[in-house]
Amino acid sequence: MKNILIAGNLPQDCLQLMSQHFTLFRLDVAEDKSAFLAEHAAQIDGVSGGSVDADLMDKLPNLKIIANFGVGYDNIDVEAAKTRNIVVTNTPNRLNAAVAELALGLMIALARRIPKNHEMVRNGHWPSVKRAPLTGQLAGAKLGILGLGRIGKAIAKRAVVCDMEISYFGRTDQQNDYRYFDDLTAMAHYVDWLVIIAPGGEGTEKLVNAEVIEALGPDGHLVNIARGSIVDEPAMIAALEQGKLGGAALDVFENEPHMPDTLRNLPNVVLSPHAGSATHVTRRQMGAQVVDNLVAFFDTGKALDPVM
Ligand code: 8YV
Repeated sequence: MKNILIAGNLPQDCLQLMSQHFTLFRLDVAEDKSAFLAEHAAQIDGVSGGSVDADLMDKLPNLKIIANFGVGYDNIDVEAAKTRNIVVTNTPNRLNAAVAELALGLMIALARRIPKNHEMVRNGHWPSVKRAPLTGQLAGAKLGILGLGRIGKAIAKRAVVCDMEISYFGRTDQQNDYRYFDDLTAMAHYVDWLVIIAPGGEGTEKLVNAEVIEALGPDGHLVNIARGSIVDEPAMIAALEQGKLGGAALDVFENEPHMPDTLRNLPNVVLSPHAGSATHVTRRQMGAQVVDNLVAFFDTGKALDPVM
């Protein structure tokens, strides 16, 4: 049996499935991580769970594959893996629906004040408020998608059903039914909603900066279901405080699970704990996909979902 180092948190069902094919070395729960690595490093064939940097790769002389639990792999130093001939895999596709569903859910929650109305009713304030406050709506509004990849398309499909007009910004014009922008600020000016679903890491850091946020404007809404690193968070908070940005629905944060108190206390935000793929079905499928990649790689020499 090949030996897999569990470097960070993985769901129980994924660990269970993995243990049917491999011997697991649980660095994630080891008390003395350096001692654990010193003892087992030479035996390790693959890694899964958590972040993997060049330093960890260098401690594992026989490492051949890093199977990431997640479609985003900004937690893995892919360049370092490439130079060491280590294969990196991710979990594309199986989470598209769950992430898209939460994106739409957050948009509807923000547009229709669902969390605030819930609090109002629950706290017994409805009799004094009498009528529900009027809100915006998705129908008839313009949506701009930053990153029209697999999940971006799943979001667009659902937003079309909500009668939204779709635009997108990305590196290439995909020649489809949606309006393409090669300039993010121009798209932010045009749309009412900006949904971020681009990969994190180098190249997208603080892509949504003060200029883009202000272009979205006082009636604009920002939704981040991708990575906190893509937004200039202080600029977004300042714009929300000053009424230069209408609202934000956020599933991801720069320093999650932490965030500035100002952000937690703003009235015009809906906050979510990085839950895009967090459904029973999706997480189970992602776990199986991680194991399928490891099994395929060690059986055939070819992984199913290599990222490079
Ligand atoms: C996380 C995600 O990976 O797939 C992604 O890129 O952001 C999520 O599915 C998941 O939360 C892993 O803990």
